[in-house]
Amino acid sequence: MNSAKAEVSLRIVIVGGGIAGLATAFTLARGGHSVTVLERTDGSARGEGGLRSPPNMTRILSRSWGLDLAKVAVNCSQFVFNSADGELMGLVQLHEDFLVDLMANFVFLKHGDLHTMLLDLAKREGVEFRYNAAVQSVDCDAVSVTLESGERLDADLVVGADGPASLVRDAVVGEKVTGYKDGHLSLTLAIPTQLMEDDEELRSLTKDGNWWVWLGPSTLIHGSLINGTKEFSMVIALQGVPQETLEQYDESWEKSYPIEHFGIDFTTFDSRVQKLVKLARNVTPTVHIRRPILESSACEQARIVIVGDAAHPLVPAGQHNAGITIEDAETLGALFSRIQHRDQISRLLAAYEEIRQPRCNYAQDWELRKRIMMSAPTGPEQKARDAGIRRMMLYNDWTHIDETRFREMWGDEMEMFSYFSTEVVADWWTKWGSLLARNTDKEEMPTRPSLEVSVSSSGPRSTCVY
Ligand SMILES: Cc1cc2nc3c(=O)[nH]c(=O)nc-3n(C[C@H](O)[C@H](O)[C@H](O)COP(=O)(O)OP(=O)(O)OC[C@H]3O[C@@H](n4cnc5c(N)ncnc54)[C@H](O)[C@@H]3O)c2cc1C
Ligand SMILES: *[C@@H]1O[C@H](CO)[C@@H](O)[C@H](O)[C@H]1NC(C)=O
Ligand SMILES: *[C@@H]1O[C@H](CO)[C@@H](O)[C@H](O)[C@H]1NC(C)=O
Ligand SMILES: CC(=O)N[C@H]1CO[C@H](CO)[C@@H](O)[C@@H]1O
Repeated sequence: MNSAKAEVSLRIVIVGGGIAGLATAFTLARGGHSVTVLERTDGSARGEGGLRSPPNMTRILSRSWGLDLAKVAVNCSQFVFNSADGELMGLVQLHEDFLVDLMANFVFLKHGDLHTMLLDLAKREGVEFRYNAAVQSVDCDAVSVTLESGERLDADLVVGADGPASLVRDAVVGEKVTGYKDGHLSLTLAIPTQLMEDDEELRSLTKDGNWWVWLGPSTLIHGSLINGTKEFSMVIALQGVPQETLEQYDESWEKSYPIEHFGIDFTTFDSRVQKLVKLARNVTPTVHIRRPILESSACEQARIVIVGDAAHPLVPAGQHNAGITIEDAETLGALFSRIQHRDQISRLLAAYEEIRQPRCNYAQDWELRKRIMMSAPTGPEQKARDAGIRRMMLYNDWTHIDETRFREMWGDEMEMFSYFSTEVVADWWTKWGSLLARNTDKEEMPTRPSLEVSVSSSGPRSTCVY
């Protein structure tokens, strides 16, 4: 669908060779452009943790980009919500019917696996990679970047894929964008499943496609199999962490510590959680720096654009971090594969912004709201959340579902998944309704969810683009 080559080949420089840089390099090179990626590190770093690939991302990776995910991905079969001590609160099965509607699976991928696959793709399209090439400054007027070595590279288009602490972002916005550590800390770890096989309780976790969630006071723990079931990855997301603790950590993924370093008391947690964290060797802490949501992702002259965490730094280790980044890449690539003349660069970037900005802004806000809710401290908010989960998802109790609650819990989730596609949303609701009906064991649903999910906040339809 998107293998068309542009009529004019642009010289494109991409700052940063993470997921966003690799994915964007691939789609732009595939569109017929000459792409160079500048990466600060030697390029050997790979994330140990898991990424969640929502249906829309999976669909781009496997259908549009032709990646074979079978060896590394793990299909998610259900979300399992537990209280901290392991009491089952509820579960949501990802029924085949609505996955078919979304045209792809919700899958778990290891960060390092996705990185390696995207790197291969980009190399196959002839992308040039330069490692140990840290960009020091970006010139919006000249459309050039200068490396720390002093070397200057000119381009038709510069793409900033330099992550949450982006310096390209500052150039695009025209001033330094500052933020503050807001008390959210994500700890990421992965355990070889081989180590779990010996334990009766943990062995079952090595077999299924569950997304395990434990809701503790100011602590959200979630985990799943990754690396084609060879590893179990976990995220421990803490809220309200004091500033003096946060001081020693940053928003990178470079450092790791033994779990004891963090001094977390797991004794009140599910025995499975206690055993899992004991098996963890390296735990990577990543802080969230809260920054204002940007109004724009391209500079005024519109020859420089930011993508991925540079444009919309989501709470680390969230639900949609990778998905929204893959969508950025697909959108930018699809637009620029249609360029006929250099004069059109700024118009295409305006289109990119129009398509992506509402969606990305929404995602940034959504992730934070979800994180705050899911890691709420003990109190009224947490009680309401738990009661909601119990009411909503206690298996076989679908009869007591009510529309408002349903939307509260899943309305915006669906909005995220079914981006751009009003029809799919409508279909999905219909299917979801029938799924619920099935779960009540042939009883008629008293209140079928007949809500309309507003997709207006997901931005303009993209039919003109795709
Ligand atoms: C090593 C690593 C491991 C990660 N592991 C996980 C994980 O396990 N789980 C998870 O959920 N998320 C992980 N992430 C984060 C995840 O990749 C992002 O949330 C998301 O995929 C968006 O990625 P991004 O490419 O926009 O940003 P990033 O992944 O942050 O990539 C930005 C890249 O730009 C490079 N860069 C920055 N500044 C410059 C500069 N001035 N010049 C040149 N290059 C520069 C960085 O070295 C980096 O490679 C990891 C990120 C990294 C870098
Ligand atoms: C995941 O499910 C799809 C079909 O929905 C199937 O083709 C694929 O093989 C499955 N992957 C794994 C790893 O089980
Ligand atoms: C997947 O797990 C195996 C077994 O633990 C390990 O050897 C391999 O390095 C892992 N893959 C990645 C990409 O980390
Ligand atoms: C099912 C669905 O809504 N898919 C959408 C995923 O996102 C792309 C854009 O990145 C849309 O074109 C699809 O319609």
